[in-house]
Amino acid sequence: MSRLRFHTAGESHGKALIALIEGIPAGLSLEAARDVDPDLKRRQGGYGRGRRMQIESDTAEVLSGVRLGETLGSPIAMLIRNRDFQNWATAMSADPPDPEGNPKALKRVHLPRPGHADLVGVLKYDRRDARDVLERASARETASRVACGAVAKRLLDELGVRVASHVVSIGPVRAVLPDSLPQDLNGAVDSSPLRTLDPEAEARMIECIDDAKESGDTLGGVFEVIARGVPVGLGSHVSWNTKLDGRLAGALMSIQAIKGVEIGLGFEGARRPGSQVHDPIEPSGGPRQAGYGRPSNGAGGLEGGITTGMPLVLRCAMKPISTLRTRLPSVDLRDGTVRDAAVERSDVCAVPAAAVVGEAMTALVLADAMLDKFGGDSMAELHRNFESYVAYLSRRAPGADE
Ligand code: EPS
Repeated sequence: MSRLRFHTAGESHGKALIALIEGIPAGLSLEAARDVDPDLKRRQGGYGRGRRMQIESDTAEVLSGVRLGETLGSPIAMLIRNRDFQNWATAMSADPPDPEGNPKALKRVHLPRPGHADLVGVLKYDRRDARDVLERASARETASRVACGAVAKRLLDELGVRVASHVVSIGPVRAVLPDSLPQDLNGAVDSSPLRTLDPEAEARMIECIDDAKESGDTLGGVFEVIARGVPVGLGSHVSWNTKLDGRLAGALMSIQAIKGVEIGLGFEGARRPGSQVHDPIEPSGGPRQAGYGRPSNGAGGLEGGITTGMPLVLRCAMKPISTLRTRLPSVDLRDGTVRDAAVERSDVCAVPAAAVVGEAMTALVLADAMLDKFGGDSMAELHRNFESYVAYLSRRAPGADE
């Protein structure tokens, strides 16, 4: 069982979203306005978002698990209100509908959108109204993940681990990346409209998004999550479900619209001979690598399901959002007639936001792996256990055994 567990609840246009995270040790300094809200704001941004993001201004209200600015070791519950609920109070009411009321106010959906969970969801859950499915399938849910991820990031920060992200491509346009990424990656990309490191490519990405919007279409893309400061030895080679690469990939694939995850060279590694894939071992590494360094990082910081101490490099492919204003063919759930799919208000492109969600999921898996290895009911205990391991690593430095 994981040391760190988290749950989310809430529908896109319901009253609120809930984020619940359990397993954080006592004594972690945590303030929603300082530690959680900035990531919620980052998730709302990015060129290509729809009008919903102008309505919302996401903030987390801590309901439990924190007292006087420190965690208690008990479950941390957070509430993120949906401002838009006031426009959906009838359609999203928990009470049975008024039989005299206008049926249109219930905003039922009978024309499932290809690519969304609408059709498969109504069939699986035996619903007649696709709104019963799409409200929860919506990527609005990721606000709760980001809130939980921000708590995980706070814990990782105490241990010297930083998780950041940037956008690598939008539709057909790829960013040209520098040889080495800036140390403060989020600092370098957060103020740019698409959270990318290549301003020239970004201008073309913006044009592509404008074109897609104009023609009622949507665009996906690729983002990269980088975690620095991760010590060698998180995860394990011994069982399929303890391999950290599998756990990270699963967590990232669970993000709405993510269709592919690569670690390090990823699919490119499959095209190269081994000599151009694997990272030579040198006696030149930092303390978190026990002094065993690598001149390259094709492995993306993971070998055998265990972290190497090199930065984690995780790349995710996001499909284009499935709500298209230029509608695709669908079938009416009521009478089987062929008609165009429903249109919900949506984004044209949400890759920069998905990258922030990718950071959250990565942070949650890494914080869990840290707690798995180092345990601790309090932050002081976690620090003691972690520092003892770092001291052990320095005793294992190349040549130290002699
Ligand atoms: C989102 C909220 C949603 C969408 C989008 C992401 O709000 P609304 O449906 O009211 O416009 O903008 O959701 C989807 C892409 C989707 O497929 O449901 C958010 O908070 O991120």
